[in-house]
Amino acid sequence: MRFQIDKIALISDVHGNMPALDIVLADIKRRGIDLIYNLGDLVGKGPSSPATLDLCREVCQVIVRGNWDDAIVKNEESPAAAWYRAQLGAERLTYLRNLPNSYDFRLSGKHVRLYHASAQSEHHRVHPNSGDAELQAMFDNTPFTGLDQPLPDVAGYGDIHGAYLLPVEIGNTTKTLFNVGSVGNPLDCTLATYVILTGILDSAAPAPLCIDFVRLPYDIDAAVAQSSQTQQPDFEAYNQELRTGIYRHARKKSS
Ligand SMILES: [Mn+2]
Repeated sequence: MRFQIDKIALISDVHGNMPALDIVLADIKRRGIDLIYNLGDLVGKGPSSPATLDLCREVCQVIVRGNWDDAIVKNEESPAAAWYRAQLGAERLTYLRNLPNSYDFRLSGKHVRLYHASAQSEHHRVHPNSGDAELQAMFDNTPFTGLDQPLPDVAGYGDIHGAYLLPVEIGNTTKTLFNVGSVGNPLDCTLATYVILTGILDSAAPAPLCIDFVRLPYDIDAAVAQSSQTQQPDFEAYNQELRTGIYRHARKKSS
């Protein structure tokens, strides 16, 4: 007898980096994984926002909106946002505007929630050292996530470009918080990073649930060359981040 086992690849923060996205999608395909959920920030920072948006849209069953996806659409004041808007065109901007805030599903009897940055909004940033109250709030039902659904046991997000997994105590239960890292702009190392969830999808019965982190070398020289050619906003700072894995605003640790 064979047991049903489902695998879902979680990717985030592709940020217009096609060489990194290509490597990650090839790895996902090689493992025979068909389900890909995307935690946002498809665009901005990198040179190839239209291409990464189009490819993610084609291969991802779920995409939630990131802070860059939102800011590029809405920030009328910023010359950088205007540059990306011109590159993306009206149809893609409408698509970004209509992305959902979060996505909930059941896996191996657990309620899993995915969003870009936090349960508050795609712009509210939480780090693993943000303190107990902030970490516990990652499991809240809010107007942003929707109020009429089960509270999550497991929450996964992107935004900070640094992968981690942490148990979070709430009352006498232990929940699981994890960050999937970044495909296209990792700031905890220089490797393209994503997560594989393994379990039984849409099942209310308790069963094993695995959260695995994958780190992949990719062609950083190609990504830097593409960025230098387009001369996108702040391309030198972006290239430095790709080469070092260190955020441009040193030690503020952000994205
Ligand atoms: Mn980001």
